[in-house]
Amino acid sequence: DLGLAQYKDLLPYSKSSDVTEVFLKDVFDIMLKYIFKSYDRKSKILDFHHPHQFLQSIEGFSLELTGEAESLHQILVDCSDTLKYGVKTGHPRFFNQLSSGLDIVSLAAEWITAAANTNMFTFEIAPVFVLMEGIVLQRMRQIIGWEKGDGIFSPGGTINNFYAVMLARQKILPDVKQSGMRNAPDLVMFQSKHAHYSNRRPAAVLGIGMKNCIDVKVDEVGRMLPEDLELKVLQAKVKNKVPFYVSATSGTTVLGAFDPIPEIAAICKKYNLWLHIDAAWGGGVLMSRKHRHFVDGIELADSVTWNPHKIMGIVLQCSALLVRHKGALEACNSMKANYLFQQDKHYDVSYDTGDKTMQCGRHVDVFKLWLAWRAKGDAGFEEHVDKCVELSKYLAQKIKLSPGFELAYAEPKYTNVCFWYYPPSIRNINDLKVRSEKLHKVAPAIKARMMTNGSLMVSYQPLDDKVNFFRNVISNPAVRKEDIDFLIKEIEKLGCD
Ligand code: ABU
Repeated sequence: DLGLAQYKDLLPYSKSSDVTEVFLKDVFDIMLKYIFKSYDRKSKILDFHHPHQFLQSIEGFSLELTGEAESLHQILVDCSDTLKYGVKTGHPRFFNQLSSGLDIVSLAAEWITAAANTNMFTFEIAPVFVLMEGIVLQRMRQIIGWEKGDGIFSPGGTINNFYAVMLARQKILPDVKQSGMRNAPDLVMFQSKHAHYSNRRPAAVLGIGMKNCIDVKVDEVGRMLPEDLELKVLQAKVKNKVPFYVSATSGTTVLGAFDPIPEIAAICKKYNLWLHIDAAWGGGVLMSRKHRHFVDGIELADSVTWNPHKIMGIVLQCSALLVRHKGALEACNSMKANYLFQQDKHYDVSYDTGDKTMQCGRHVDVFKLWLAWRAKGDAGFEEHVDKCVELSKYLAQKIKLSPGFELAYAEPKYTNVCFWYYPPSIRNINDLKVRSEKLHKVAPAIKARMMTNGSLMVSYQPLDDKVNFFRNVISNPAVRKEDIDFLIKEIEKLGCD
């Protein structure tokens, strides 16, 4: 019971720890209730409201900052309401994103990390976390197949893909850090047309230019076509441009396709191109003996993005860049700020790893993965990845057998299952153009109903010449066959005319 207590009754303002204890236990209680609700199939995934409703306040929940100090009781109400009106991404029927689930051990690690409230830039202030990061990155590199190398945890795959382009540019233009791009040749980079957009953004930001960021064609299931890559490399050379970088994707965002690494690596070797693998989504298969072959040849890469916050289920965010070349990150990014990275400290300053990153302040992301790895072992991750792939096959089978459903692509390999639902009213339309136009509107309409009902969340998009289709992703350990059965029935129910 907090009565009229205010923040000044908390540590360190108050001499007594009593109010702090009550407050934090109440906060913990709120979180615990939320976690149990997240896993409860009878609870809604979300209580949907439009932005303008939030901004006007919902049942007393106001986002306004009045400038007045509120009571701790009100602060607890705010905590509770914030979770109440959010989206339960750990709910067994949340299939919307590549990151889902609520892993309890990594959640505990995130709480511990927040309590430690430190910064990853130096051993001086984060000795345990800095050493853990080194050990986890080394383990990840070994799994890829590298004995040596470098790496960093950063705020997401986008940033890691960005790092990779910087490293490649530094390799081909060692002077770029000093001289910039003014006198640089026209560098050209390549990725498949289905690659995540973060692979293109560095071209815009690093002075390469979007016109020098070339999309390579894909096959019928979304894999990069190596022959088109080679053709485009040669076309660039004919124009006196300088190809320097290829990003191959292991697990594309929409289709979950895996580009053929050995063939792409051979082209990169032939033309001396940096090979980056964006395995943000698909990197988890490295933990599975059954599915590791999806990324055969990954050890040939110069750099790899691998997000344990995706199919490995680590609480957001947890994203690693692994590099085959030791010292490359430091050569690229180091600024040697001597207020922070003093060279005459009393310990081995090679553990002050912050200077090899683009950031100064850096959140501790490694502890979640380290702790979950301790709790689950390799086998725990392997079991989870295998289960997600199995459940996705089950869904693909159900789609094939359920009237009104159709797979948008050939049988999925990973956990992205892409499909259309045809409501009864459009099933018998013979004019394909009309039918297609109507079908395009179905997924957005059903998605709106999913969110308004709070019963299910599945993502949708158009791709190439295909009209809007659902993309279902399984990466949540809470999902069972019964949830897949529910998904089919719920889409039928929500999709009734
Ligand atoms: N970083 C890509 C995430 C996309 C998704 O969750 O659907």
